[in-house]
Amino acid sequence: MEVSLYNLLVLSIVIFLAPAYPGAKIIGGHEVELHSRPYMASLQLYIGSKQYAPYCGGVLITPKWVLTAAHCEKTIASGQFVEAVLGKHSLSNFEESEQRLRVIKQIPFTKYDKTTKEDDIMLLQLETAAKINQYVNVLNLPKGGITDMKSGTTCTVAGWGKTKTGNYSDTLQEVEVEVIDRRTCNSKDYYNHRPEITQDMICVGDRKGRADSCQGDSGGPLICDKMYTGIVSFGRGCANAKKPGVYTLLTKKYIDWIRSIIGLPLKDAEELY
Ligand code: 4AZ
Repeated sequence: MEVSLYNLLVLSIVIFLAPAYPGAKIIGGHEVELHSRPYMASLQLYIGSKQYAPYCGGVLITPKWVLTAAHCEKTIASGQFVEAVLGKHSLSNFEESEQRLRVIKQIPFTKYDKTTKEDDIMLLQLETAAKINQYVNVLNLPKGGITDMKSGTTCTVAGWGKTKTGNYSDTLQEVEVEVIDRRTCNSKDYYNHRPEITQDMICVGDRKGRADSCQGDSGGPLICDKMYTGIVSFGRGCANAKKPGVYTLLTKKYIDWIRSIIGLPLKDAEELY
């Protein structure tokens, strides 16, 4: 009796925590073609009673490492754990393609700053290596890092975050967005330097405020010119033309940091952590 009431409570919390938020999903997007983004990870916190709460996205960069945003770091209470769930399309259904891998270490960038939003990037070490197949695969990092993207470049962003309705999406969504130059993004009508949009960040949105990433999409990939370019980091609301999504730009600084941790060859690095 007590257990089932508790279950109901947990379930209602999970259901009610998710919705109601002005203007959110991947906003203005559409469902992806099945398994067209085999590198996408859904980060989920096991909260007990066989319940998992998805909270962020991520990208499989090697079979044992997922890249996400530092603000996705979780404080893990006793009895809880984090899983990177790979090979997913619909989160609510069991799918033969899925691989649920335990996260054994969260490694946020050393200097991640909640206030300035700088260095919003984090590595997750998996307990076991993902099996690479047609549903699960890595996304290669931009080798030398990305310096910048031209204003107006078309990019895509994907995730299971909030949609227009304010509910989290059950199925993986994607949307096209365009790069907005940093000077515009820091200008008075936009972020007005609050926070400062730095060289390690990139603003990407929609001039009409129809397309954006949103809550729950954090940590997911921004892809521009077929290259892994950025990580969903923050925004003021969602799909606000003057407050575009801000992404951690995968500059050389971050590629070097990733290499310093996961190394190449990978075998040597795994023993470090
Ligand atoms: C969030 O709250 C969030 N529009 C993520 C991305 C964006 C806004 C909010 C970008 O996780």
